[in-house]
Amino acid sequence: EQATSVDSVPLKSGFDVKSFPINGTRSKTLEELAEKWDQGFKFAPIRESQVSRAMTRRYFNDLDSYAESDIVIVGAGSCGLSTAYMLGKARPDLKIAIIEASVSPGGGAWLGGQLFSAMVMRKPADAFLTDLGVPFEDEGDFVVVKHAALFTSTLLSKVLSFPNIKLFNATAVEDLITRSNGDGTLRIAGVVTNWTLVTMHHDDQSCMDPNTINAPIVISTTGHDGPFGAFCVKRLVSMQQIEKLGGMRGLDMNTAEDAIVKRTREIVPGLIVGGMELSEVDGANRMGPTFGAMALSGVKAAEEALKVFDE
Ligand code: AHZ
Repeated sequence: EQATSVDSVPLKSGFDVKSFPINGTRSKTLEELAEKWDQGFKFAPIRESQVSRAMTRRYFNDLDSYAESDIVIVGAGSCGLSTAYMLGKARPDLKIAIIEASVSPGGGAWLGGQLFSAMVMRKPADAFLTDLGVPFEDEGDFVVVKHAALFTSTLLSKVLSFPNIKLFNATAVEDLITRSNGDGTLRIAGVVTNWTLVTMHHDDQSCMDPNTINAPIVISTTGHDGPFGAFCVKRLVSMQQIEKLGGMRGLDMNTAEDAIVKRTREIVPGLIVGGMELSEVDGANRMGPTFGAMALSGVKAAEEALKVFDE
């Protein structure tokens, strides 16, 4: 049988935009698109190198610009993104880099728990949702967002719209930059990064040195221990800046959420820790699938960071 050539596939004549009313009215741009189709539809021309340059020029400009940042947030889970949202809103003058090991930012906040959809937040974290513009159902002492992905996608879209925030995803923080205070203690002065795929292959490939970002404040929100989790606080132990980790304790929603928000703080000079990474430092309980503490720990981490810049 002969292979079908793309030119021989009969084209459906035109987009029937009239069947896609937007807010009850037809979209002007879609109507224009339909007219173009009638006149012989064709994409605007492009050369492959233009696509390449459109992406790489921007990325390398960002690498260049954010090599000196004001704040680096490590981990784009619910806490890291909440931190970024507060900082982006409060201080458009600060340059904020978010480093996320995964291709897809959002951490554990795409589902509510055990792969269920709804996301629970205990009051008073509903204030964060209201500020963000995420609708919820009020159940008295707690509220429910109909899908965790609605929270995370809204938060992400707001964070990514801030002109002073750059998300570098698929990039892992694989060490911290340190400065000696001269008395055996250190100050954190930035992060050491690599493509996550490279970070994962240090055992079987040699000589894949990392890259760096200098910043006076690093906010670590890498979650509880796991293949990537609790990264910065584990490194603080191996650098002998904290003696040992308390280790995350069992689940107790009532104590866990308060503890995480209250204890969000600068652990060593230059390094603020928020979200579930903190439970590993302090030996705090986990809360399981209730996300209010992640949002409010983000608010607190942002406040702690701004103290440095407001001084
Ligand atoms: O990929 C990680 C995730 O997106 C990222 N990350 C971890 N190590 C990294 C590294 N470099 C760059 N070295 C790194 N990125 O950090 C993100 C952490 O997101 P998370 O959702 O795991 O943590 P969170 O503290 O923002 O939210 C925790 C949510 C939890 S866990 C929990 C429980 O187990 O009881 N309950 C809640 C609400």
